[in-house]
Amino acid sequence: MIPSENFVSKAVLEAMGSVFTNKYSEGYPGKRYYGGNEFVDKAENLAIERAKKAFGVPRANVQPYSGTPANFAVYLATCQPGDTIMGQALPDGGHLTHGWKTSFSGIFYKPVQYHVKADGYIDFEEARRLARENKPRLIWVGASAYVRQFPFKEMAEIADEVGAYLAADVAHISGLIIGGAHPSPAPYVHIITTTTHKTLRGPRGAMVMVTEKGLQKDPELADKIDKAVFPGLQGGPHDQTTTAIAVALGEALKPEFRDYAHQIVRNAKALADALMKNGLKLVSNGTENHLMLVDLTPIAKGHGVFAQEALEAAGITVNKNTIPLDPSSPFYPSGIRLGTPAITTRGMKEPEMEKIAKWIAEAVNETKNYKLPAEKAEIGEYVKKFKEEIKGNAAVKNVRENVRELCGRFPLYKGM
Ligand code: DSN
Repeated sequence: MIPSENFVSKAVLEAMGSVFTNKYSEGYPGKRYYGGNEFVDKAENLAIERAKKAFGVPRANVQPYSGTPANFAVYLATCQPGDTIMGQALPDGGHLTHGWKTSFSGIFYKPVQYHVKADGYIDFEEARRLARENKPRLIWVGASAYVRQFPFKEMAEIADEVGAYLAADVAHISGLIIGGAHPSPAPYVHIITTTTHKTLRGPRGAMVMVTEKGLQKDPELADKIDKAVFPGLQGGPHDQTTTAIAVALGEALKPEFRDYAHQIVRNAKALADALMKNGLKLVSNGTENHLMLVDLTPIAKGHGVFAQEALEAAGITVNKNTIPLDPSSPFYPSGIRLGTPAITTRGMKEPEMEKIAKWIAEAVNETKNYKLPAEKAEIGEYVKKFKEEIKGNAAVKNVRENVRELCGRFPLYKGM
């Protein structure tokens, strides 16, 4: 139930394991540095055309190895080292590449970070003030742990006022956008980046797209992105991934993908409501997309690790996560993050969400008597002991049996 993960189709798996893995293809379709690319060109052109159609954009680059290189390409194309950039802070749900201090984006550029308010919504007043004061060259909208719809229009007003490039990183929600379950950033932003392996249900890869608005701001923007990806920061593209992206986009453009995208959101809302009914506190009291954040501070600060490990023992995979204004640290945060893309792919619907929420609450309840030691040196040993104890916990074992039975009824890759 990690919201950034999913299960791809057999067709996507086959494309990833295809003979395209044997090829070198530096360059772009029709302009390669190697011979023998007739079919690679066809696959890459197909992926590009499908990306353009899916997002309603004039240009797409499908070569980035993953999300971080895709975002790096945006910096290379729009900024000089040392330029000021602005993004949502990592502990507030933002991404490392949006200016966090330990990422290239905070090392080579001058980051300004905006935050979310206690209610979980982006603080526009702060974002507008920071943009006016610091005049960033590039602003990011998009995040890895944000439970509300992304405010593309509002962030565009801020970016346009200060003349900044606005890039939407829609990695988490690209499948929802294609399926019509989340508004599209295309009319508002200059650049769109996305990984392809989350709600989009493709291979581990990424894309950078330039919108009509982006080409109006700079007619050469898309060429600059292409040059930034290759030769700027990458070598040979992973042709097997490119092919699998074409397959995944083909699937996402089918009418049934719309049902899938809407079911992800319906499941997330059902799960969020049921978690709250079972006594858990959620950041922003719910969700409008595919993910939710459980705020564990009513149990204790820094409690995410205990909930994650208890759920792991119960057969439910989640990740510990910071919550807005987290009183603890990113490695020992006070929340867990849950999402519905993968279980929706398995075919689960609202009735299953009710059950899963109850089991999550039961497993988390078993962690109540544990607390992160105040002494940092003692934490490792304490968590190790907790993991052993929770594996033997009768209530957690019972949830594990229920999870096994449920998953048996929603099998993956039947007959494979
Ligand atoms: N690692 C991704 C996630 O889990 O959201 C973000 O890149």
